[in-house]
Amino acid sequence: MRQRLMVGLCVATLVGAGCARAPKPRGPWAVPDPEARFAQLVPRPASLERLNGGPLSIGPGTIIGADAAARPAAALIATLVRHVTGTKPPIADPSAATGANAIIVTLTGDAAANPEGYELRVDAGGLRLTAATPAGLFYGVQTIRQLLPAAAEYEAILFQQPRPVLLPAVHIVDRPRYSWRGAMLDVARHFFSVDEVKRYIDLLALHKMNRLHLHLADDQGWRIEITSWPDLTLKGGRSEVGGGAGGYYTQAQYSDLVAYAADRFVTIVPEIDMPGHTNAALSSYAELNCSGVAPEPYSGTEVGFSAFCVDRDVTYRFIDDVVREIAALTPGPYFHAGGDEVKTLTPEQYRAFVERVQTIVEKHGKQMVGWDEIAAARLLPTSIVQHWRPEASRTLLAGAPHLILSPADRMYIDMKYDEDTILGLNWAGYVPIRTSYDWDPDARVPGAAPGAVLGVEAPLWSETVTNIHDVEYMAMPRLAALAEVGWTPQARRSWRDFRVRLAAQAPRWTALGVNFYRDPEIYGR
Ligand code: TNX
Repeated sequence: MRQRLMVGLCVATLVGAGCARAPKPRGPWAVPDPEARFAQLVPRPASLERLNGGPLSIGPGTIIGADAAARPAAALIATLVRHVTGTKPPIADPSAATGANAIIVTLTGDAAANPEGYELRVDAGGLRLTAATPAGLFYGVQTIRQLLPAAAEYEAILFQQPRPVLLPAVHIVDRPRYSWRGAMLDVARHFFSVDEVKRYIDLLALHKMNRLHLHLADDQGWRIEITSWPDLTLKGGRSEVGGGAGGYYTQAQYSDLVAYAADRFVTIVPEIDMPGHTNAALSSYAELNCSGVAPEPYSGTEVGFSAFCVDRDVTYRFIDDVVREIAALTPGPYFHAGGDEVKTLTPEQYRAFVERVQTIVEKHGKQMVGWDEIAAARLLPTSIVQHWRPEASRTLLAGAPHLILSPADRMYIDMKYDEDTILGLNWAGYVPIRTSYDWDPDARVPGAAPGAVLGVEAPLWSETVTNIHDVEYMAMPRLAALAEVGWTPQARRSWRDFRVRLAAQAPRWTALGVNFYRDPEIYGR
């Protein structure tokens, strides 16, 4: 690089024998060793067949052909290609994209039968990406992204000469194992800015994950503006663990996050935890307390001490308003009503509360999701139970209409990796990467109805993490491991194979500036 810049300067300023030369054209990026490029794929595709024949050379002269509905995916490919080659390929109608190295992106097939799958064929004659939906095309683009050199993640173009890139010849037919491939971010214990949450969404999208559950209220803070109850944010938004300033999203900011996520095929799942974990609301409005007295804001890390006054009508008027406003801002079909760790109500009070809230959520057109304690209540066939307690009753879970699996001993990425991890908790034990990876969700709840398991979700509770830098350290690489648990068929997964692909992510994550935990077992000492 340094040498090329100097040659360029020389050309511009001097006329001398050695200086008048144009910069020497660069060869293509190193001819890919297909195995090395395929090792960059996380999650591993459901099927991948190496094709005989040469790699595809993409460079000057490459045209992208795309129908109208495939234009957004085509534009993403054009940007990636520009990053690695220095040239942005033009986008045209598929019929105009001829030439040996054309890229053709089209929507075709039955969207209902294959809502998230895609097919990718690369050979010396070109690249063809097809899917039945824009989501499928988006996941195909993420696969192309990972087949490209990690330099595709840098935005500055420093090449003075276009530099072709080679893609290995391959045929991939891919679709996810589960429809729910989620992560949860606790923005209540510590608040995260809109930009920080967007960065997290980007990491989800890179790994073909499709749900971001935002834990928007807890004892320590209320994080979303509710216009009919303004003190929730004016009072309840101003605290967090450790006594920091807290914060909240205005409705416009929340809508911006929803739209940003939707562009990446991530559905936002808003959670207002109740009846417990409600000190922030209780301290904002005295009438929500049975005593009629508002408690002080809370910045500690205990759980289980707070609860709404479940016998008062005002409580349900409040919940109705909150669910109504959030439902109106949320195009996704889900509303998460929490329901965990309530220590101050009787089991009867708790069940009656959950059933009443379920009716409110349904009235506002959403499906209720709740932590696994709600399995004790009478649930609608649409409701979803999120399994988190390792010891939760398998009988109750097996009876749940739908399940999301977040067992803390596998999926809690706020657990420490090992005894040396500075951040995180360890109440569910240490969770090394292999523990996150090496399990079969379908085997976790014996007796669950076929298809009841919608998928998996990795919660990141934020008692000990204060900014996105900390979040990344806990999430990565475990988020990538869990993305593969959710996407790849069980028979296509093995730890030995995965750890090699995980190691191969380091240059890409480094290019993205991700603060991942460099586990010596994977990345060397
Ligand atoms: C349990 S998980 C909680 C959270 C804590 C978390 C810490 C769940 C439904 N409740 O309130 O933040 O443990 O790991």
